[in-house]
Amino acid sequence: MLKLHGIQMSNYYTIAKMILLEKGIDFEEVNQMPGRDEAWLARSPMGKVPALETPEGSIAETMAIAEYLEELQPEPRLLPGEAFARAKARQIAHHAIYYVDLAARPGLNAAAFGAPEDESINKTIAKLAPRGIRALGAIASFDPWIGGDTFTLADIVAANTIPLATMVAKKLCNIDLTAELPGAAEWMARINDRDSMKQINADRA
Ligand SMILES: N[C@@H](CCC(=O)N[C@@H](CS)C(=O)NCC(=O)O)C(=O)O
Repeated sequence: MLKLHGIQMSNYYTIAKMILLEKGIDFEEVNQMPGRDEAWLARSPMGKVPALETPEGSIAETMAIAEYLEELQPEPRLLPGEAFARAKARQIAHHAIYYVDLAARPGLNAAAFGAPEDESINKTIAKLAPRGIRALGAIASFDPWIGGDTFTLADIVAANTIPLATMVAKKLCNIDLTAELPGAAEWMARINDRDSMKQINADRA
């Protein structure tokens, strides 16, 4: 059976977990903090979570895990069958990671774990995160899903990155990122209503 290694509070872990749950794939969860010990680095070369243990070996990097699971069990599809729609879903997912999550992530330790704030980091977040969110708004529909009619990997990635970035930007920069994204609150409510997200939130609590 597949084993997902990581921690419930990691948003990358919950992206992988949500994919497994949406696809109805059996898996075990293995509690694993990020770290640099040799055994963990053998599974995840940067020491980050998550990693997926498969019968053939370990896969790190969440988007690689996502693509593997999509190929392993295509139904229900999380990447559309048609090439353009599939590329657009990947575009939104990558955008959410590179320009939303990574724009805010340098402030995560200060916003969530009591580390001292760094003014230069806060300034960079205040500059980059709204730009990433505004640009996401230009490619997102939220009607009803982020890319349009179909629930895809883009929804899963965005739903597990936007809230964290929003929390960081609010706490450190007093900026409301979701104000830049009309329709996002209703979309997030639809995501929170899915069984997969209900389970993730329950397991986190
Ligand atoms: N590029 C990685 C990012 C994963 C990531 O940043 N995970 C965080 C937890 S949410 C982590 O392990 N942080 C510890 C560290 O960076 O050393 C992926 O896509 O899986």
